[in-house]
Amino acid sequence: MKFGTKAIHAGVHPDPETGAIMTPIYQTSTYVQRSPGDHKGFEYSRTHNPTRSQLQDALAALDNGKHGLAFASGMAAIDCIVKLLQPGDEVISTNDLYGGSYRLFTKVYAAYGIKFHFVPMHDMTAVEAAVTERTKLIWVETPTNPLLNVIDIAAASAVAKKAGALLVVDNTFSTPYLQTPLELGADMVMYSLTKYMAGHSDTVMGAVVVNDDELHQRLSFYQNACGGTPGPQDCFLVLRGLKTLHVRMQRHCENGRKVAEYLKAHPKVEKVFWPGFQDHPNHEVAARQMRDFGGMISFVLKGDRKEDAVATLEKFQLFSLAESLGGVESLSGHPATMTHASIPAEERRKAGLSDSLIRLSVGIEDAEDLIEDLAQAIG
Ligand code: P1T
Repeated sequence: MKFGTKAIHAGVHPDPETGAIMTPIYQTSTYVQRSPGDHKGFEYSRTHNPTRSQLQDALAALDNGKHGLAFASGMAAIDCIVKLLQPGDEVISTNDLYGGSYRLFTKVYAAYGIKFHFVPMHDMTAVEAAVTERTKLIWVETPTNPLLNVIDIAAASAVAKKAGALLVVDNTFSTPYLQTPLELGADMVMYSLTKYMAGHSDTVMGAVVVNDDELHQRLSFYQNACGGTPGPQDCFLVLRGLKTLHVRMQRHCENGRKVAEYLKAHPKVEKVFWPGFQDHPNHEVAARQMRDFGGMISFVLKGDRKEDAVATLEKFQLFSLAESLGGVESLSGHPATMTHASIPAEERRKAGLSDSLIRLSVGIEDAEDLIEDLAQAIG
């Protein structure tokens, strides 16, 4: 089955009771048992819920994986993955990543005795150099948030296999429409479903997709034991969003290209970060592992001044200034004070994240209107 057909049909089935074409929202916490232990596979909604089960199956199918697990947020999904580790274990992560992931690693799990190494992963020799006998997890985000670096998933998988470590890919920016990391050797794919997957800026959720049965069992145990599960209403919203994922992503990519090219040619713009450019440092890897280049773009104005970036952000009419990304509407953001404020300034600087960087989530409006907005805001 091709991707668009799967986005609409995979994992879901008409309600056997009524024929309802859309997955019902099973707004229930518990399920009647005929006799103790004699039930229909559902006991309690933290453990299983039919709306969530259909979403999990749909997510697995889109990534060509075997098992999906849904969580109350992207952070809850990441938290569940890190719980696979023990004190003394080491993680190698990209140094350019979502600020909340960095915060969870350094402010929560470092205190539990897990050691994190942050390296520029678009250079795989930096990853190899950080491997020790205690390396248990390699954390890839690609393209990265917010600098749109591209990491070679197949190469990272080779390093992980040699080290005996698990490879995770945070696929939030790409979605399975652009990239299917399990097929490139990743052990786990992780999502903030809040973004492109749900697609309408109306819910917060996360997910993990895996192939391995034992890994699925371990993650399911933590999903239930720790309880970071989503409610059925949110699962329904993501299921509905997934049905248009392919159509939305196609338009995000088309608009992304037009906006990136407009910015690149603008006399007041110093640098545009977008993996679709031939001169992007990892364009060749992006062209190999992605089907298109997405709708996330960052840029810096000439002069590299924070006050100019702030003035531009204040002038946007269509690119609303807001955290998050991946919805149908265009958003703008200032990573240094918003999404990445939890990364110390010195670490941000080392990763190349300037205080004057502007991040855009290019929506699916008409590109002409988006470019007009950029023109009036940049001046
Ligand atoms: O917000 P939540 O659903 O918990 O997902 C966290 C998360 C994980 N991974 C990536 C790559 C992300 O971008 C995010 C959330 N990011 C934003 C809110 C943002 O504006 O970048």
